Amino acid sequence: MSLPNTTRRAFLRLCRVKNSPPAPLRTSVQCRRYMNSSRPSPTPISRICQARGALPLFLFLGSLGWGLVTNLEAEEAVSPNQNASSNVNEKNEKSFRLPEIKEHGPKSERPWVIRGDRVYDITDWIAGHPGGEVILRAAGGSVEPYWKIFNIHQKQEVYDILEMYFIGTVDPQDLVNGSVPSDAIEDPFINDPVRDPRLHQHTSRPCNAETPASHLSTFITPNHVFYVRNHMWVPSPPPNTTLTIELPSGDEISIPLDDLKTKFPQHTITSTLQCSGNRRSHMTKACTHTSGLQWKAGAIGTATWTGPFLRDVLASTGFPIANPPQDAKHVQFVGHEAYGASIPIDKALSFSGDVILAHTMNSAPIPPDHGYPLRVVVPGHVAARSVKWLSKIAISDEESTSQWQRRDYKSFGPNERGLEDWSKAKSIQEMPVNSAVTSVVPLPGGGFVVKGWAYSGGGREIVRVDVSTNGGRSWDQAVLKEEQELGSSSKHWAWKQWRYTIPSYTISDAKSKSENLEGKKKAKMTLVVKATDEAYNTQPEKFEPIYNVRGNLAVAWHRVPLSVEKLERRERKGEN
Ligand SMILES: Nc1nc2c(c(=O)[nH]1)N[C@H]1C(S)=C(S)[C@@H](COP(=O)(O)O)O[C@H]1N2
Ligand SMILES: [Mo]
Repeated sequence: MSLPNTTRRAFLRLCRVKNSPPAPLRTSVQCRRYMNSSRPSPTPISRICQARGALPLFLFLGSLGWGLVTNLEAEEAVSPNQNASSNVNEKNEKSFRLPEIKEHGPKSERPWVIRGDRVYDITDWIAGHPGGEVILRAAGGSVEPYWKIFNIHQKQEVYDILEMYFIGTVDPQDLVNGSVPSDAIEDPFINDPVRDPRLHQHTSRPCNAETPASHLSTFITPNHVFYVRNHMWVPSPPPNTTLTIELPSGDEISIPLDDLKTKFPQHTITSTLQCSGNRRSHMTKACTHTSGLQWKAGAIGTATWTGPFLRDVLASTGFPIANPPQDAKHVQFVGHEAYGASIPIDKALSFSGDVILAHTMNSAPIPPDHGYPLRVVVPGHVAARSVKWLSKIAISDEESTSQWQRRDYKSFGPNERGLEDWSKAKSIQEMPVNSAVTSVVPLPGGGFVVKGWAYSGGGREIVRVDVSTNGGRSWDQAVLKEEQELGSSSKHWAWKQWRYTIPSYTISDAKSKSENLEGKKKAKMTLVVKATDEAYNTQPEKFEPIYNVRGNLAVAWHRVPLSVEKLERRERKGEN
């Protein structure tokens, strides 16, 4: 199979490690698995990916949900089906009839896709990339209608990489105007549920919706208004689906989901999940553009989660949880739609880690949007690690190779643009302390009650919430609501709800003070909240010093400017 030299050179350039010796090569779990298997010889994927320069490309492609990891050896590899019924055209390329291509569908040994009139055998790439299965939806036919749905794939880099898998062209007899007549492709969002209209939707395909403010002031967030953060569609795993566990030896063990419910002790923990982008819009407003969904304070919610502990399930496979081998460093998770992430093994095995393979959320089967039928819940860590629609767990010497592990959920300095070396930045795991005001409601006798949440990661309890009504010049303490948290350890995985009363005179005070300055109408009162956790970590005052172009970890003091005039009007009416 031939590859244009320019493409090959471009790829090699990307692979080259800039100004540094090649990264040490480690044997990855994946490679070992292939060495043990009878499949065609493996791509040295981990080698290619571990060359630091290749990572950005790999991760970029990962962002497409189907990261094309390139196989340089694929050039030489001859696929078993290549000599099938094909003819050879004048450019010495093989040509294939559509029915033959169709046989290379999602379930075939060697899936193919078509782009334009060109045919690609994507087997080796899928084999080497967790999450690569996504492209299988298009296998046996044209990839283009699919790329119209996810139009970020329509980039030259992607086309170039695809060329490395080129095996021939479509027989001209089957072409209409130079390309394959497109079969309508199944809408990948077909299984997405109808959502509660109270969710504040940022996007619908995929669904990204935040918990409405009205439900941020209750300790438990009901399932139907729990924020939804989907990178893709909602998959629907087959009824008898199993969970696959890959051990460092490369052995894979399948556990029926029913066994997870019946053969292991069941535990319920109360845990908050918070997206790393929660409050991103506050950062944007205070600083400048950040890329990503502009969440307010509702990319957070708290639920009880029931299922076996991950460590018990790992122990049942014979994995020595008390004395894990040195090269077992990370536990990777893969979702049915291709999402992937990982956590350090210590968190997975710790007796105070409380990592749960949850089948139940707030006493009901986990709803489709939140991971039905199985989701890992990693309390205290950024919600991006709590992989929904869990299909596979792998114990590995490296982090998940998905872009959600290797790039998106990282943070840079205010001066960095996030385009340099992603491998330099640490993946976000435990969350820093954060808080927000969620409602300001008039009290019957005058004054207002302010409510909100405060949360810190790593199981660190919120010990104090400070409120200011004058922009931070003076402070007072909010009342923390004590709630019963479920969990096996002394850790605090849930947020704290807090309330603070603003007496009527504070408002008239603010008015008389600002009357001298800006005139009655413009009188403003700036409400501020900041929280402190049990390690005495507290929130930074301003967004500027923590600004990062991705808008992750937006945890500066929450400031809410209130118009005194409006407050007075609402006070008189007693309205919300
Ligand atoms: N399989 C899968 N798991 C996933 C995601 C996803 O898109 N697919 N999104 C992650 C992110 S970024 C967040 S914030 C949480 C959101 O969980 P929720 O939708 O239940 O609130 O799920 C995480 N787990
Ligand atoms: Mo997230």
